[in-house]
Amino acid sequence: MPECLFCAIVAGDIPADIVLRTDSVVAFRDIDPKAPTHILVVPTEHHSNVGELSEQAPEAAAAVLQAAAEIARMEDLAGYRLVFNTGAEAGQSVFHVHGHVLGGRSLTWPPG
Ligand code: DGP
Repeated sequence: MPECLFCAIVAGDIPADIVLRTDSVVAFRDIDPKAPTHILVVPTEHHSNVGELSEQAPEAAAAVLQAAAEIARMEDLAGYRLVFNTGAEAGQSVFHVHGHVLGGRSLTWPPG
């Protein structure tokens, strides 16, 4: 099994509630949802954070953004927030880049 948690989910070694899968991205429901819709979108290839993804694999970065928009349509969201926590100080706890698609309730600003 891969050492990276999200690589293991992509490989199917750890179960997840997968809502979308393509050659370049996998999206699954967050185990600890912070909104009625809380879905994580990850590239199938391992990159640590969104900065590295955009530099090393810009096509995969675009695929993550496109998947987020598709998920918003699938979930019938009137609006959504796409969050990439980047670095431990910003709250990143899994170092395989993932976009949080959050929606289904009114979201306040600024986030904490
Ligand atoms: P972050 O803190 O930005 O790195 O977000 C990591 C997210 O991953 C967090 O919201 C909880 C979620 N998560 C952690 N472990 C699992 C898991 O095993 N399965 C699923 N579906 N989500 C997980």
